[in-house]
Amino acid sequence: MGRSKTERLAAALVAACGLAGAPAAFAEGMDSPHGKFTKMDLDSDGKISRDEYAAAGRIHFEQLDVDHDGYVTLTELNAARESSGKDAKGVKELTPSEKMRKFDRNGDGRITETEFIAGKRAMFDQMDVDKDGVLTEDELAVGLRQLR
Ligand SMILES: [Ca+2]
Ligand SMILES: [Ca+2]
Ligand SMILES: [Ca+2]
Repeated sequence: MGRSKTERLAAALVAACGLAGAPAAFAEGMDSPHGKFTKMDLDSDGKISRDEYAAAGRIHFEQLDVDHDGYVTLTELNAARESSGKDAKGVKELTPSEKMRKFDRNGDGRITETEFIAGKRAMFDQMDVDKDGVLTEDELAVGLRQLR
């Protein structure tokens, strides 16, 4: 329901982002929990390991750090939110300032890659409810809905 419309929107975003030089895969995968899952499951074994999750986090960080100074600032988070449009359907997205509070461990107002990956790993542990060290698509979908 409304799926193809969402996909057209995603395609439009890809086109828009293309102008800014952002990789197409970024906009594409933001679409749904399933899209995120497929993109993160690098070896396609139907599970996301901690390393796969961290790798996705690293790519995400590089995309957020538009001026490539090694820090993600609130300005960059705001820009990313605007370019990705509204919250993806069924996915609870943190606001830019919530993200900053979550990831900025030393409170200097910017997120380093280390802080970002550490935050991602903490999110992984939170989502891995059965603690088997991998995320299933269900765990990811539930986790994305519940994360605050
Ligand atoms: Ca995997
Ligand atoms: Ca930056
Ligand atoms: Ca699990």
